[in-house]
Amino acid sequence: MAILDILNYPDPRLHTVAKPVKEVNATIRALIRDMAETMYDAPGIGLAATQVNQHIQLLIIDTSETKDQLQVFINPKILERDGEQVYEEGCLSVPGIYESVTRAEKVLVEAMDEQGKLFTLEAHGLLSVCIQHEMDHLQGKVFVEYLSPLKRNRIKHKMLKQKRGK
Ligand code: QAP
Ligand code: CO
Repeated sequence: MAILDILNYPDPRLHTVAKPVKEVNATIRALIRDMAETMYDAPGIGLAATQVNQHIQLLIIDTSETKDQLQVFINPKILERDGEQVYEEGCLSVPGIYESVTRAEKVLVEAMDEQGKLFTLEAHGLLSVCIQHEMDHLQGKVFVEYLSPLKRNRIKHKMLKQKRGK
């Protein structure tokens, strides 16, 4: 197991569009284990492969209090979306920044699990937000892109300044 480096906004590699996973094999399962260790260590509730510079359609989520309910989504597709909700989001790739984003309240998602088995899941609330946020990463989109250009620029400069200070 290993803790992976997380790309930080505005790294251009965060805008890479992820390719579908062809086969859920031992290599993919090893990446899932490393991503889980990285997410729990942070700590975070969601992580997309894009954020660890692996440009494949894979994301993991654990919104449980007990941090023992890992959910794996491979090649996820949203089949239905309904309603609206506003949630204050953060992102491991944009540390220290929390901003409100409007998304669907409900999503019906189809994906494969870590065994390569297809499942569908109806998600609401935080889980629904998290799925939509992580699926955006796979399309090369970071949540700050929903904000005004002014806010986004302030965040970009703050991130670059933090990086210089390290
Ligand atoms: C995405 O985000 C998410 O700024 C997952 O300093 C977030 O796990 C979806 C984190 C909120 C829905 C609602 C952020 C950790 C973790 C930070 C995360 C930080 C340390 C973010
Ligand atoms: Co994120």
